[in-house]
Amino acid sequence: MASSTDIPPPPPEALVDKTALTFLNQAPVCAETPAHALDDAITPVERIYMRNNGRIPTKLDAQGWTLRIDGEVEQALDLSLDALKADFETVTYALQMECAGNGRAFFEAETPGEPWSTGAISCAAWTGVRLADVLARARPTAKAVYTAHYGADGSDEEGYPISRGVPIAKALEPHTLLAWTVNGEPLPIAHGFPLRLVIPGWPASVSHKWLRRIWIRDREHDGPRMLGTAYRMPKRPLRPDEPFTDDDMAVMGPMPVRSLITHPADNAAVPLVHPFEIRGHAWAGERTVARVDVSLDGGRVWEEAELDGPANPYAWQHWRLETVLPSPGEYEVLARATDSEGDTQPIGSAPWNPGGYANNAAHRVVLRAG
Ligand SMILES: Nc1nc2c(c(=O)[nH]1)N[C@H]1C(S)=C(S)[C@@H](COP(=O)(O)O)O[C@H]1N2
Ligand SMILES: [Mo]
Repeated sequence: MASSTDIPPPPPEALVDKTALTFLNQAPVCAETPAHALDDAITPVERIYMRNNGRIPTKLDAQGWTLRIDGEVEQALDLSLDALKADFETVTYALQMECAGNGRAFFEAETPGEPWSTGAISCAAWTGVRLADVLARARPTAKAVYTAHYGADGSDEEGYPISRGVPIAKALEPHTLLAWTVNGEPLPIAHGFPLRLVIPGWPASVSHKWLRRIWIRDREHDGPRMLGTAYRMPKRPLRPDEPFTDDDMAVMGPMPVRSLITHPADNAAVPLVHPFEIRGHAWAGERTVARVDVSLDGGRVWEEAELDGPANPYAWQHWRLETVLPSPGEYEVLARATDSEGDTQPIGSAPWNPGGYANNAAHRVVLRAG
């Protein structure tokens, strides 16, 4: 994730009010959300992290906007936003979107890319149409195997900072949306105005912003940030100093299970011997979260938290534990989620990988009692 310093900063209107976020980079604009600022059940727009690979586009015209769908389809389509809204069923879902590099800062050996800690995750309410319904009108051919996404932060002449895609089965999943509204408001420029993909559970890099074209391909897409170590994981464990080839790497699929402690904030003071609530969210790519355990002593003793089901598939799940801190001092609090297949979060760090992806280490905060 090389960041070029010759990309000018975005116009102020692109930024909504993002003062709650921690900026990692201005060019391209990347900012993550502190864990305590993610306490809401539905992430407010001001608190959705921002990840860009190029410049945030400014000349965006919703009136003249068209989405082109072409390639391996019987019927290529050019759809206006009005046509999308009028011709297909509109749905709203709470959908988690997590950057593949979330947690990169916790790898012991450095990797290239933005040093996200825990805040490249959001779960907002997205409104739009199912990509499956739109593709049904285009009628993919028998050779359709993969999508390829293109947005207004690039052009055929100058190239695209990113163009990723998903297997056709993921594109046809009923929670894969073409969205124009977030939390009941039009998309802000920073989050893809006027139209974006929301493909929950996978690296959020496939949820293309400022979406202009979906090319249906007869093979795995090979656009910018599909090859090499970009959004690819080793098929076998690799040591940081070990040589590897392209054949050792495969495109990332669903994100792993993870949880956040959103309250109390890291370093908060908590009244002694007084019951209080530790709470947060947990999510698990395409799976559900089966349990969340909390430790007050750095991982020696664990207690199971109360866990809600998801509001809909791909929504994060809320958890809480009422507890007391019995004596004065510092408490190292950990939360560890386990998914429906029994996979659980590592303590400390997930295994290193060349691109620095999917580090779903258990979240740790320090609380002070006394
Ligand atoms: N057009 C376009 N879409 C994009 C990107 C981009 O750089 N350009 N970045 C992707 C990545 S890597 C992530 S993590 C998400 C972030 O979405 P957000 O900024 O709305 O939170 O957008 C994805 N969609
Ligand atoms: Mo990302």
